[in-house]
Amino acid sequence: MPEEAIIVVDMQRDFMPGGALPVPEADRIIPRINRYIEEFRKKGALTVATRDWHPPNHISFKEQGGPWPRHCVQNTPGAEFVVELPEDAVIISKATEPDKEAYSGFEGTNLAQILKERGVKRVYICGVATEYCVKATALDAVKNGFETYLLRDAVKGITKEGELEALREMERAGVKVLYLM
Ligand code: VGL
Ligand code: ZN
Repeated sequence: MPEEAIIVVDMQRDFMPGGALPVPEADRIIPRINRYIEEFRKKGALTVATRDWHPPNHISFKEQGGPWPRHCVQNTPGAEFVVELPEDAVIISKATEPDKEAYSGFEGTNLAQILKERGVKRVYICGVATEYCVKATALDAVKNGFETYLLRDAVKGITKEGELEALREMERAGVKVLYLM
């Protein structure tokens, strides 16, 4: 059983430069994440990829009174992954219902159960956006009892200050921030 999992958070076209809700320079972490996925695969770790997977009338969209432009609508090009995932990757879709927002990959999904069933003890988190879905996923990973690492060079925030504040908050909660590559 794999003791470790890499959790790739929301590496989707709409969060990249040119997308509907771009995270500045998020495309620069694509090759790093692809390398991490390959390294983790070689040592037998599980790969998990979360995706924002909204219905067209999702509560978080501006036209519904929410904070964000329409993004990552189910089965549209903007919701596609931009990283290379192994065939046996576990895909976790979140915020799939019109009236529910979910930043964390654990919220409203069976991610914790899947990880526990597979014997995972340690999770390594990367992806976007550091202040939102990465942070929420990392904090929930700690709450669910996983030893939680953040791959510092493989996350991107929407703003520099927001990212630094999020890193501090994660560290205070027990996330171990790793500087590897
Ligand atoms: C995200 C804003 C809205 C994220 C998702 O993936 O961090 N941010 N939906
Ligand atoms: Zn969203």
